[in-house]
Amino acid sequence: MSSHTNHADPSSQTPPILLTIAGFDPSCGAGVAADLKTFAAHNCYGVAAITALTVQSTQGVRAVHAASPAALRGQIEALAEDVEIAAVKIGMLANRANASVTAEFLDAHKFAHVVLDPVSRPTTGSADLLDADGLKFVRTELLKRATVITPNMPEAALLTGMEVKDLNGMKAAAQRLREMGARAVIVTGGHLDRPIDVLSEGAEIETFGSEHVKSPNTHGSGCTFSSAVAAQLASGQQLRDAVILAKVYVTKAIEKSYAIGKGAGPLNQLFRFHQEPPPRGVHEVPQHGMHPAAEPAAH
Ligand code: PXL
Repeated sequence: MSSHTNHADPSSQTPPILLTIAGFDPSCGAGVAADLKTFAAHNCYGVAAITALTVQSTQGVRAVHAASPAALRGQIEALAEDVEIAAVKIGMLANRANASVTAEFLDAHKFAHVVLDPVSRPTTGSADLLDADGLKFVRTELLKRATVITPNMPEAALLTGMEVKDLNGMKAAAQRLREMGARAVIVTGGHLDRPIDVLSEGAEIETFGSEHVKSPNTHGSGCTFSSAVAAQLASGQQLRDAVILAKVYVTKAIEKSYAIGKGAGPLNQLFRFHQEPPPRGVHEVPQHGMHPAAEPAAH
């Protein structure tokens, strides 16, 4: 027993705890901020280890400052010693050293669910989110340590060296990634006119379509999708259902996205928490606690 007394309400159930290993985007559209909002929206508790500080706004990535491998190792080991991690989501890794630290961590812990989003390049901006040696390491070592990988079309092309421009290309790349050692693959087709995701798992290959949502505010769609898949897996869904639920969730979060900044605005991962503002003149009064109105009357 620790000497620390935990005063948490014992009636509140402990949620699944998810770890994201990813970069920080100060505009909070992508990276760990997107992941943590997505976990929260799925009633999960998120913890985060930072692989890199990116310098960016909604207008694009200007620079990347990778965390040292020791700093990354320290973060993930401290977390793993302290909390029970139901699933791990991996996003931007920045370089080979941090990809390698992540692989060692996965080998040491054998997590039930590992969702790898093989982030390599931002949609807009001049800086790579993964160096060339890191990409090689993801291809040869990290792929096979994940439960599922979630490349978009450019990432699937980069990993396989194939052209991925249409549905047939997505299917072929998904199969190729399986041959390269991935246990399951979702190639996300948000870049298509009619967005289709391709799932390759077992002997099956399946496609899932959705309506295209016309919005310029799609910054963080990939991070949000892979985090939603991780949250669904941690909550007990099978992969196929996790993909369907995550796709519906991302579509809705894009529909409800914000026009923030001068570039591609962020998704609204917290759309389920939306509440109509109270009518004018009505103020919410706390039911209990430290609000003066709730204090017992003095005798
Ligand atoms: O969407 C890919 C991505 C992931 N992680 C971080 C990013 C980006 C894109 O900009 O900045 C931290």
